Amino acid sequence: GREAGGLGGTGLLPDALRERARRRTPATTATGAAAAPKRSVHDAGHGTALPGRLVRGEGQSAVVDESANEAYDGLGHTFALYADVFGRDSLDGAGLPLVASVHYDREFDNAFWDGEQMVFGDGDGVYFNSFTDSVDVIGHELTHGFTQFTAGLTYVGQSGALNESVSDVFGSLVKQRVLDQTAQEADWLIGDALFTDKVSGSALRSMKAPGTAYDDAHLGKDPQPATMADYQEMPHDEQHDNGGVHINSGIPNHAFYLAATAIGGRAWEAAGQVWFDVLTRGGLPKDADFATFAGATLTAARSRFGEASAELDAVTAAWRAVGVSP
Ligand code: ASN
Ligand code: ZN
Repeated sequence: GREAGGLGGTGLLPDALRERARRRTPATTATGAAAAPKRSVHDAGHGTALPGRLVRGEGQSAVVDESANEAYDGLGHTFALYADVFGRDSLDGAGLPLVASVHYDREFDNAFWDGEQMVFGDGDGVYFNSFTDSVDVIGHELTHGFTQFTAGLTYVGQSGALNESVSDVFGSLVKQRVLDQTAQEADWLIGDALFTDKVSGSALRSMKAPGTAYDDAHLGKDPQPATMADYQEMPHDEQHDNGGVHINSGIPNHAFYLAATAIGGRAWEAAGQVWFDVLTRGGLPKDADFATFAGATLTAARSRFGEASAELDAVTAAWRAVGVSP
Protein backbone atom coordinates (compact mmCIF):
# COMPACT_ATOMS: atom_id res chain seq x y z
CA GLY A 1 0.00 0.00 0.00
CA ARG A 2 0.88 3.62 -0.35
CA GLU A 3 2.00 5.57 2.69
CA ALA A 4 2.37 9.29 2.30
CA GLY A 5 4.45 9.97 5.35
CA GLY A 6 2.19 10.82 8.27
CA LEU A 7 1.34 8.45 11.08
CA GLY A 8 -2.35 8.99 10.43
CA GLY A 9 -3.52 8.95 14.04
CA THR A 10 -3.26 5.20 14.38
CA GLY A 11 -2.94 5.23 18.16
CA LEU A 12 -0.25 2.55 17.96
CA LEU A 13 2.21 2.13 20.80
CA PRO A 14 5.69 3.58 20.38
CA ASP A 15 7.32 0.18 19.75
CA ALA A 16 4.79 -0.59 17.07
CA LEU A 17 5.36 2.83 15.56
CA ARG A 18 9.05 2.18 15.51
CA GLU A 19 8.53 -1.13 13.72
CA ARG A 20 6.24 0.56 11.28
CA ALA A 21 8.83 3.23 10.55
CA ARG A 22 11.42 0.55 9.90
CA ARG A 23 9.16 -1.35 7.52
CA ARG A 24 7.86 1.72 5.76
CA THR A 25 6.57 0.90 2.32
CA PRO A 26 8.82 2.22 -0.44
CA ALA A 27 7.45 5.06 -2.56
CA THR A 28 5.07 4.15 -5.33
CA THR A 29 3.71 6.15 -8.24
CA ALA A 30 0.02 7.02 -8.78
CA THR A 31 -0.44 3.70 -10.61
CA GLY A 32 1.05 1.76 -7.68
CA ALA A 33 4.32 0.92 -9.46
CA ALA A 34 7.52 1.29 -7.42
CA ALA A 35 8.93 4.79 -7.82
CA ALA A 36 11.91 4.92 -10.16
CA PRO A 37 14.35 7.74 -10.84
CA LYS A 38 14.36 9.73 -14.07
CA ARG A 39 17.99 10.75 -14.35
CA SER A 40 19.80 12.71 -17.01
CA VAL A 41 23.45 13.66 -16.88
CA HIS A 42 24.78 16.40 -19.13
CA ASP A 43 28.23 17.63 -20.08
CA ALA A 44 28.64 21.40 -19.70
CA GLY A 45 31.87 21.10 -21.73
CA HIS A 46 33.78 23.44 -19.36
CA GLY A 47 31.30 26.20 -20.13
CA THR A 48 28.59 27.71 -17.94
CA ALA A 49 25.52 27.20 -20.17
CA LEU A 50 23.18 24.66 -18.55
CA PRO A 51 22.38 21.88 -18.79
CA GLY A 52 24.76 21.19 -21.73
CA ARG A 53 24.89 18.08 -23.92
CA LEU A 54 23.02 14.98 -22.72
CA VAL A 55 25.55 12.19 -22.13
CA ARG A 56 23.63 9.61 -20.10
CA GLY A 57 19.86 9.22 -19.72
CA GLU A 58 17.87 6.94 -17.43
CA GLY A 59 18.59 3.26 -17.98
CA GLN A 60 21.47 3.87 -20.36
CA SER A 61 24.69 2.03 -19.71
CA ALA A 62 27.88 3.56 -18.39
CA VAL A 63 29.80 5.97 -20.61
CA VAL A 64 33.54 6.67 -20.87
CA ASP A 65 33.22 9.85 -18.85
CA GLU A 66 33.78 8.79 -15.22
CA SER A 67 32.35 12.05 -13.81
CA ALA A 68 29.11 11.44 -15.70
CA ASN A 69 28.88 7.89 -14.30
CA GLU A 70 29.61 9.09 -10.77
CA ALA A 71 26.88 11.70 -11.07
CA TYR A 72 24.43 9.13 -12.51
CA ASP A 73 25.12 6.65 -9.71
CA GLY A 74 25.02 9.36 -7.02
CA LEU A 75 21.63 10.58 -8.26
CA GLY A 76 20.42 6.98 -8.08
CA HIS A 77 21.69 6.44 -4.53
CA THR A 78 20.10 9.70 -3.39
CA PHE A 79 16.79 8.88 -5.07
CA ALA A 80 16.90 5.46 -3.36
CA LEU A 81 17.36 6.94 0.12
CA TYR A 82 14.32 9.19 -0.30
CA ALA A 83 12.17 6.52 -2.00
CA ASP A 84 13.08 3.32 -0.15
CA VAL A 85 13.64 4.71 3.34
CA PHE A 86 11.30 7.70 3.50
CA GLY A 87 8.67 6.68 0.92
CA ARG A 88 9.19 9.84 -1.12
CA ASP A 89 9.06 9.80 -4.92
CA SER A 90 11.98 12.12 -5.75
CA LEU A 91 12.81 15.52 -4.27
CA ASP A 92 9.35 17.00 -4.75
CA GLY A 93 7.46 13.83 -3.79
CA ALA A 94 5.99 13.76 -7.31
CA GLY A 95 8.67 12.09 -9.43
CA LEU A 96 10.74 15.15 -10.30
CA PRO A 97 13.35 14.23 -12.93
CA LEU A 98 16.91 14.52 -11.60
CA VAL A 99 19.15 16.57 -13.84
CA ALA A 100 22.89 16.99 -13.39
CA SER A 101 25.61 18.74 -15.35
CA VAL A 102 29.27 17.79 -15.01
CA HIS A 103 32.42 19.58 -16.25
CA TYR A 104 30.94 22.96 -15.37
CA ASP A 105 33.30 25.84 -16.13
CA ARG A 106 37.08 25.47 -15.80
CA GLU A 107 38.91 24.53 -12.60
CA PHE A 108 35.63 25.05 -10.78
CA ASP A 109 36.03 24.18 -7.07
CA ASN A 110 32.42 23.62 -6.16
CA ALA A 111 29.10 21.92 -6.80
CA PHE A 112 25.69 23.51 -6.41
CA TRP A 113 21.94 23.20 -6.83
CA ASP A 114 20.74 26.08 -9.04
CA GLY A 115 17.08 25.82 -8.08
CA GLU A 116 16.37 23.27 -10.82
CA GLN A 117 19.35 20.96 -11.23
CA MET A 118 22.72 19.90 -9.84
CA VAL A 119 25.95 21.32 -11.22
CA PHE A 120 29.43 19.85 -10.63
CA GLY A 121 32.86 21.32 -11.23
CA ASP A 122 35.95 19.27 -12.06
CA GLY A 123 37.98 20.90 -9.31
CA ASP A 124 41.23 22.71 -10.00
CA GLY A 125 43.22 19.47 -10.11
CA VAL A 126 45.75 20.88 -7.65
CA TYR A 127 43.77 21.05 -4.42
CA PHE A 128 40.41 19.65 -5.51
CA ASN A 129 39.35 16.57 -7.46
CA SER A 130 36.06 16.32 -9.35
CA PHE A 131 33.10 17.20 -7.16
CA THR A 132 31.32 14.05 -8.36
CA ASP A 133 33.86 11.90 -6.47
CA SER A 134 32.01 12.02 -3.13
CA VAL A 135 28.51 10.57 -3.06
CA ASP A 136 27.63 12.62 0.03
CA VAL A 137 28.31 15.80 -1.93
CA ILE A 138 25.87 14.61 -4.61
CA GLY A 139 23.33 13.86 -1.87
CA HIS A 140 24.05 17.27 -0.36
CA GLU A 141 23.29 19.18 -3.58
CA LEU A 142 20.13 17.18 -4.30
CA THR A 143 18.93 17.74 -0.77
CA HIS A 144 18.97 21.50 -1.42
CA GLY A 145 16.19 20.63 -3.88
CA PHE A 146 14.35 18.57 -1.25
CA THR A 147 14.56 21.47 1.23
CA GLN A 148 13.36 23.89 -1.43
CA PHE A 149 10.26 21.72 -2.06
CA THR A 150 9.54 21.19 1.66
CA ALA A 151 10.48 23.55 4.50
CA GLY A 152 12.02 26.14 2.15
CA LEU A 153 14.55 27.27 4.76
CA THR A 154 15.78 30.75 3.83
CA TYR A 155 19.45 30.67 2.82
CA VAL A 156 20.78 33.22 5.31
CA GLY A 157 21.74 33.26 8.99
CA GLN A 158 20.50 30.40 11.19
CA SER A 159 17.81 29.20 8.76
CA GLY A 160 20.52 29.15 6.08
CA ALA A 161 22.86 27.17 8.34
CA LEU A 162 19.95 24.74 8.93
CA ASN A 163 19.43 24.50 5.15
CA GLU A 164 23.14 23.65 4.80
CA SER A 165 23.02 21.20 7.70
CA VAL A 166 19.99 19.36 6.30
CA SER A 167 21.98 18.88 3.08
CA ASP A 168 24.93 17.48 5.02
CA VAL A 169 22.65 15.22 7.10
CA PHE A 170 20.90 13.59 4.15
CA GLY A 171 24.09 13.62 2.06
CA SER A 172 25.86 11.72 4.81
CA LEU A 173 22.91 9.30 5.09
CA VAL A 174 23.18 8.59 1.35
CA LYS A 175 26.84 7.67 1.85
CA GLN A 176 26.25 5.65 5.03
CA ARG A 177 23.51 3.65 3.31
CA VAL A 178 25.66 2.94 0.24
CA LEU A 179 28.38 1.67 2.60
CA ASP A 180 25.78 -0.06 4.83
CA GLN A 181 27.26 1.53 7.94
CA THR A 182 25.86 2.00 11.41
CA ALA A 183 26.08 5.43 12.98
CA GLN A 184 29.08 4.18 14.99
CA GLU A 185 30.87 2.87 11.89
CA ALA A 186 30.33 5.98 9.75
CA ASP A 187 33.10 8.58 9.41
CA TRP A 188 30.60 11.49 9.32
CA LEU A 189 32.84 13.33 6.87
CA ILE A 190 31.42 15.35 3.99
CA GLY A 191 33.44 15.29 0.76
CA ASP A 192 36.21 12.96 1.88
CA ALA A 193 37.29 12.24 -1.74
CA LEU A 194 37.51 15.87 -2.84
CA PHE A 195 40.94 16.93 -1.59
CA THR A 196 44.08 16.01 -3.50
CA ASP A 197 47.10 14.91 -1.45
CA LYS A 198 48.38 18.51 -1.59
CA VAL A 199 45.78 19.45 1.02
CA SER A 200 46.38 18.81 4.65
CA GLY A 201 42.96 17.60 5.63
CA SER A 202 40.48 14.80 5.25
CA ALA A 203 37.27 16.39 3.96
CA LEU A 204 35.22 19.58 3.56
CA ARG A 205 33.44 19.12 6.88
CA SER A 206 33.15 16.73 9.81
CA MET A 207 29.80 16.23 11.53
CA LYS A 208 31.50 14.21 14.25
CA ALA A 209 34.13 16.84 15.02
CA PRO A 210 33.28 20.14 13.30
CA GLY A 211 36.34 22.38 13.00
CA THR A 212 38.80 19.51 12.50
CA ALA A 213 38.20 18.50 8.86
CA TYR A 214 41.26 20.38 7.52
CA ASP A 215 44.04 22.72 8.56
CA ASP A 216 45.89 23.70 5.44
CA ALA A 217 48.30 26.38 4.23
CA HIS A 218 46.16 27.09 1.15
CA LEU A 219 42.64 26.55 2.53
CA GLY A 220 43.20 27.69 6.08
CA LYS A 221 41.61 25.94 9.04
CA ASP A 222 38.14 24.39 9.06
CA PRO A 223 36.09 27.23 10.62
CA GLN A 224 33.10 25.21 11.81
CA PRO A 225 31.90 25.43 15.41
CA ALA A 226 30.52 22.31 17.09
CA THR A 227 28.54 24.16 19.78
CA MET A 228 26.88 27.53 20.38
CA ALA A 229 29.89 28.59 22.49
CA ASP A 230 31.77 29.05 19.20
CA TYR A 231 28.86 30.38 17.09
CA GLN A 232 30.11 32.83 14.44
CA GLU A 233 27.94 35.92 14.17
CA MET A 234 28.61 37.26 10.65
CA PRO A 235 27.03 39.90 8.38
CA HIS A 236 24.12 38.49 6.36
CA ASP A 237 25.62 39.12 2.94
CA GLU A 238 27.15 37.00 0.20
CA GLN A 239 30.74 38.02 0.98
CA HIS A 240 30.26 36.52 4.42
CA ASP A 241 28.72 33.23 3.30
CA ASN A 242 25.19 34.61 3.83
CA GLY A 243 25.94 34.93 7.52
CA GLY A 244 28.14 31.83 7.80
CA VAL A 245 25.70 29.23 6.50
CA HIS A 246 28.56 26.78 5.76
CA ILE A 247 30.17 27.63 9.11
CA ASN A 248 27.44 27.54 11.74
CA SER A 249 25.91 24.46 10.09
CA GLY A 250 28.53 22.64 12.20
CA ILE A 251 26.24 23.07 15.22
CA PRO A 252 23.06 21.35 13.91
CA ASN A 253 25.33 18.85 12.09
CA HIS A 254 26.91 17.89 15.38
CA ALA A 255 23.51 17.65 17.07
CA PHE A 256 22.39 15.16 14.40
CA TYR A 257 25.60 13.15 14.81
CA LEU A 258 25.15 13.05 18.61
CA ALA A 259 21.49 11.99 18.34
CA ALA A 260 22.16 9.32 15.71
CA THR A 261 25.12 7.77 17.51
CA ALA A 262 23.30 7.79 20.87
CA ILE A 263 20.34 5.97 19.29
CA GLY A 264 22.66 3.54 17.50
CA GLY A 265 21.96 1.35 14.50
CA ARG A 266 21.52 2.82 11.03
CA ALA A 267 21.28 6.60 11.26
CA TRP A 268 18.56 6.84 8.61
CA GLU A 269 16.19 4.57 10.56
CA ALA A 270 15.44 6.80 13.54
CA ALA A 271 17.36 10.10 13.61
CA GLY A 272 17.00 10.43 9.82
CA GLN A 273 13.24 9.79 10.09
CA VAL A 274 12.89 12.49 12.73
CA TRP A 275 14.75 15.08 10.62
CA PHE A 276 12.76 14.00 7.53
CA ASP A 277 9.50 14.48 9.46
CA VAL A 278 10.55 17.98 10.53
CA LEU A 279 11.15 18.99 6.91
CA THR A 280 8.01 17.40 5.46
CA ARG A 281 5.25 17.70 8.03
CA GLY A 282 4.70 21.42 7.61
CA GLY A 283 4.64 24.08 10.30
CA LEU A 284 8.35 24.87 10.34
CA PRO A 285 8.81 28.56 9.49
CA LYS A 286 11.08 29.29 6.53
CA ASP A 287 13.16 31.53 8.77
CA ALA A 288 13.39 28.98 11.60
CA ASP A 289 16.34 29.49 13.92
CA PHE A 290 18.24 26.67 15.65
CA ALA A 291 15.96 26.74 18.72
CA THR A 292 12.79 26.49 16.62
CA PHE A 293 14.23 23.66 14.54
CA ALA A 294 15.38 21.84 17.68
CA GLY A 295 11.88 22.15 19.12
CA ALA A 296 10.47 20.67 15.91
CA THR A 297 12.81 17.66 16.15
CA LEU A 298 11.58 17.02 19.70
CA THR A 299 7.96 17.18 18.55
CA ALA A 300 8.73 14.82 15.66
CA ALA A 301 10.67 12.37 17.85
CA ARG A 302 7.83 12.38 20.39
CA SER A 303 5.12 11.70 17.82
CA ARG A 304 7.06 9.01 15.98
CA PHE A 305 8.68 7.21 18.92
CA GLY A 306 6.80 8.30 22.04
CA GLU A 307 7.26 10.42 25.14
CA ALA A 308 9.30 7.80 27.01
CA SER A 309 11.45 6.76 24.07
CA ALA A 310 15.22 6.48 23.86
CA GLU A 311 14.95 8.36 20.57
CA LEU A 312 13.37 11.43 22.19
CA ASP A 313 15.93 11.29 25.01
CA ALA A 314 18.79 11.16 22.49
CA VAL A 315 17.51 14.09 20.44
CA THR A 316 16.92 16.15 23.60
CA ALA A 317 20.42 15.43 24.92
CA ALA A 318 22.00 16.19 21.52
CA TRP A 319 20.63 19.75 21.35
CA ARG A 320 21.54 20.33 24.98
CA ALA A 321 25.11 19.20 24.28
CA VAL A 322 25.54 21.72 21.45
CA GLY A 323 24.04 24.52 23.56
CA VAL A 324 20.73 24.97 21.75
CA SER A 325 17.65 25.32 24.01
CA PRO A 326 14.44 24.47 22.15
N1 ASN B 1 28.57 23.58 -2.56
C1 ASN B 1 27.89 24.71 -2.00
C2 ASN B 1 26.61 24.24 -1.37
O1 ASN B 1 25.88 23.46 -1.93
C3 ASN B 1 27.61 25.71 -3.02
C4 ASN B 1 26.87 26.87 -2.48
O2 ASN B 1 27.27 27.50 -1.53
N2 ASN B 1 25.74 27.18 -3.05
O3 ASN B 1 26.32 24.62 -0.28
ZN1 ZN C 1 25.00 23.33 0.34
